[in-house]
Amino acid sequence: MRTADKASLHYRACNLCEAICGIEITVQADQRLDIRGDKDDPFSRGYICPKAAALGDLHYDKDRLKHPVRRTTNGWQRIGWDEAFDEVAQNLKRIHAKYGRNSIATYLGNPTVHNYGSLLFAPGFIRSLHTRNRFSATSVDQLAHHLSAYLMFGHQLLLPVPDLDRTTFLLILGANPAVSNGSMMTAPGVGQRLKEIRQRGGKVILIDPRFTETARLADQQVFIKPGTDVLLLLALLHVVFDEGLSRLGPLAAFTKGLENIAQLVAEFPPERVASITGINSDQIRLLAREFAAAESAVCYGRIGVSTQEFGAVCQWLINVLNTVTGNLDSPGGAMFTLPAFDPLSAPEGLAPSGSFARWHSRVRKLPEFSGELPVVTLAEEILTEGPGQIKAFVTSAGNPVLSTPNGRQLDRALAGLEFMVAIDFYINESTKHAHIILPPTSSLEREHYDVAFHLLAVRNTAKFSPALFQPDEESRHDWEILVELQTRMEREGLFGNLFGRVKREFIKRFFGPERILDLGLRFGPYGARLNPFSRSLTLRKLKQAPHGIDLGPLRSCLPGRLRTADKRIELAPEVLVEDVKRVKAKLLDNPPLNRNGYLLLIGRRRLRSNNSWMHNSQRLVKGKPQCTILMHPLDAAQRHLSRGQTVLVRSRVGTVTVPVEITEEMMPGVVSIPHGWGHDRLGIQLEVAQQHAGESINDVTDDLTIDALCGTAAFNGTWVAVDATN
Ligand SMILES: Nc1nc2c(c(=O)[nH]1)N[C@H]1C(S)=C(S)[C@@H](COP(=O)(O)OP(=O)(O)OC[C@H]3O[C@@H](n4cnc5c(=O)[nH]c(N)nc54)[C@H](O)[C@@H]3O)O[C@H]1N2
Ligand SMILES: Nc1nc2c(c(=O)[nH]1)N[C@H]1C(S)=C(S)[C@@H](COP(=O)(O)OP(=O)(O)OC[C@H]3O[C@@H](n4cnc5c(=O)[nH]c(N)nc54)[C@H](O)[C@@H]3O)O[C@H]1N2
Ligand code: SF4
Ligand SMILES: [Mo]
Repeated sequence: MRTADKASLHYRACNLCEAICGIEITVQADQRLDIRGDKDDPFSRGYICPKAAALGDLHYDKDRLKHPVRRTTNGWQRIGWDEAFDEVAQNLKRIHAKYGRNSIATYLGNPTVHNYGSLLFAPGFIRSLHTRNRFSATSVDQLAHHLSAYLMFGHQLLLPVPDLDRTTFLLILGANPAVSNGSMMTAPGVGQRLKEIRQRGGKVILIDPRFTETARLADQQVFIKPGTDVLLLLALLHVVFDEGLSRLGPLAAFTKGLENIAQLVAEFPPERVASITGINSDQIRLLAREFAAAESAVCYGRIGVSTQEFGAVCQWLINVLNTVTGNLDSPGGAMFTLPAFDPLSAPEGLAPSGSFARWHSRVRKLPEFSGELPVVTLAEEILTEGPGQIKAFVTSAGNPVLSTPNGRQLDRALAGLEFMVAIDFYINESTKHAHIILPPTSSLEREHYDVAFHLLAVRNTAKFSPALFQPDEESRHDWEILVELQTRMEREGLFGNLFGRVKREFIKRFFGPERILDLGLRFGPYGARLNPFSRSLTLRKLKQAPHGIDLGPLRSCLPGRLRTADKRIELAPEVLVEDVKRVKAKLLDNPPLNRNGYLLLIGRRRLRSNNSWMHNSQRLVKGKPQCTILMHPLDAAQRHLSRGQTVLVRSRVGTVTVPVEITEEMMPGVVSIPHGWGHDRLGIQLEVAQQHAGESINDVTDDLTIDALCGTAAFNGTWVAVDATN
C-alpha cells in the first residue's frame, strides 16, 4: 500500500458512529496516526470520543482481510477477485435457478449507513437478486422511527430531530447519548450540548430503568419498568388533553386526527398506569404540565423504547406529544433537517418513501417494511423446510449472530446454508460461516460523505472527507464490489456478460459515489444546479472546505416537506391506533407483574465499544472487563451474590455466564448486559477480541419476543433467572 512519505495533516469526519465528529489526523513518517478532534469543524467543535483513535487500529489491524478468501477444510485460502466474483455469481445463480428467487437472503449491517458507497450501491445489487428475503439491522434498531414517519408524514426519512441547541425542555426516554453520542440525532459533543440546555435555564429529564451516564447530566432521572413507556406516553397525552393543554399552533391548518388522539388517550389517566410503569401519578401529571408549558420542549426516545414490544406505538406517540404541544417543526422542538444531499429531493425510485405489510414472511407472517422483512425471523426462514426456504445468504457489514436475538439459533442456521458470501474485512461470529469473504477497503482508504447522518443532524451541515490513504491496485471499495456483483447477477450468456462488463465500467468511470454526490448536491436544497457561475453548493466547493460547512440552524419546513398524499400530518394512523388495543390487553389488563425470582434484562452501550466489531482494538478493550451484568444490591442480596462473582443468566432460549457488578444505578428487578460480545466462538479470527471475549446477551434475548406490529426485536425487557454459578 502506498502511504504518505512524511508527516502530513488531514481532515475528515469520523464515520464510526452517528456523531460524525471532525478529526484531524497527522500521519507520522513512520505511518503512525495521531488523531485529534478538529477544533475548526463548525459542528463538532473539536469533540471526539476514545473510539476515534481506533480508526488507525482498524486500518493497521493484522486480522483485517485485504484480499478475498475461500473457506476450505484446511482453513481460509486466498483467492483472486475474479475467481471470487465468479464463484459467488455462479453459486447465487445456481441456487436461484434450483430453489427460486426467495432462496437467497441478504442482510445489511449497521456500518452500511456509515459508508456512502455501500448506501448508494447496495440497493442495486439487492434488486438484482429479486428476493423478498431482505433483512438489515433496521429491524433490531430504528424501524419504529421509519414506520411512524412513513405513516404520519408520508416518508420514512422525514424523521424529526430534537432541536437540541435551542430547546428549553428535553425529555429523553430510553437513550443514553452521553455514551452512545446520540442516535437518530446527530449531535457531536452531545454531553456539552446537554449541559448548555441547563446553562440557558432549560431542563433535561430522563426516563430510564438505569441511572446512566446521561442521568448525571440531567436535572432529573426517573426509573421506569422496562417495556412500559407506552403507558407513560399515553398518560402524558391524557393529561395534555384532560387539562386543556394541547395547542397545535400553525400546524392546525394541516394536521388531521387530533380528535381521535383525544379519545384514545382518555382511557389512560396517570393513576391507571402508575403502578405498572413504576412512576407515581403526580409525577406524570407534573411532567406533562411542565412539558406543555415550556417555551419549547422536545421528547426524544431511542433504543430503549424503539426495541420493546410497543416500540412503534412509542415512537408514534413521541411524535404526537411533540405535535400536540406545538413543538413539531418549531424551534427548540422536534424539527426536520434540510440536508445538502437530500434523499427527499431524489426521485421515488432512488429514495423510496416506504411501504408497509405489502407482503409477509413465509414462516411467521411478519410484515415487510420498505421491502425488508424483520431479521428476527431470519433463522427460522433458513431452518424451516419447504418452498421459499432460504438456501443462500449474502451479508454486508453485519454480524447478526451477535446482534440479533437468539443468536445461537442463527449460528446453527448459518452453518447449514448451501452458500454464504460476506462483504466484510473481518472473520467474525457470522462471516466465519461464509464460503467466500470479499473484503472492502478500510474507511481511511476511501472518501466519505455522510448521506445518512447529515439528514439527522441537529444543525444543517455538510462535510466531505477525502481518502487518507491511496488503496493499492489489489483492493476494492464496497461500492465496487456491489457493482461487480450486481452486473454479474443481472446478465446471462455471452452478450449479457459483455453488456454487464460495459455497464460496470461505465458506472465505475462515470457514475461512482462521487458523481452521484456531486449531482445530489447540485440539485439539492443549497445546490448550484448546472449553472457554472452559481456560487451555490457543488462537490468542488465542499472539497474546498476541509472542516465542513455550516448551513445554519434547523428551519421550519412544514407543510412543504410533507409527503403524505393530502399534504397533511396524519396524527392518528389506523394501524397504530389499532395497536393500542394490544397495549391494553397486554399491559393494562394483564400487567407484567413481578415473576417470582425473575428479573427483567435490558441492554447498555459502553463508550469504548461499538456494537460487535471494535473489540479487536487493544486500546479500547484494555482494563476492566466491559461485558458484565449490572444488578441492584437488593436483587444481589436475595441471590447471595457478591461483587465480581460470576453468575448464570437463563432465559427461554439460552444462557450466558458473566461477572456481576452490584450497583444502585439499576432499578430493582432490572439487570443490564451490553451487546456485541461473545467472541469465544470457534473459527473467528479476531485475536484481541478473543482475549476479551465476554458473552453475547443475544444468546438469551428471545427471537419470539418482538413488537408484533412491525417485527422489531424487543430486546428490552427479557425475563431472566440469575443465579450464582457453582
Ligand atoms: N459507544 C457506543 N456508541 C454507540 C454504539 C455503541 O455500541 N457504542 N452503538 C450505536 C448504535 S448502532 C446505536 S443504534 C445508538 C443507540 O443509542 P442509544 O439509544 O442512546 O443507546 P443506549 O446507550 O443503548 O441507550 C438505551 C437506553 O435505554 C435504556 N432502556 C432500556 N430499556 C428501557 C425501557 O424499557 N424504557 C426506557 N425508558 N429505557 C430503557 C437503557 O438503560 C439505556 O440507557 O448508539 C450508537 N452509538
Ligand atoms: N441485545 C441487543 N442487541 C442489539 C442491540 C441492542 O441494543 N441490544 N442493538 C442493535 C443495533 S442498534 C444495531 S445497529 C445492531 C448492529 O448489528 P450489526 O450491524 O449486525 O453488527 P455490527 O456489530 O455493527 O457489525 C458490523 C460488521 O461490519 C463490518 N464493517 C465495518 N465497517 C465496514 C465497511 O465499511 N464495509 C463492510 N463491508 N463491512 C464493514 C465489521 O467488520 C463487522 O463485522 O445490533 C443490534 N443488536
Ligand atoms: S463520538 Fe462517534 S463520530 Fe465522534 S469520535 Fe467518537 S466514534 Fe467517532
Ligand atoms: Mo444501531
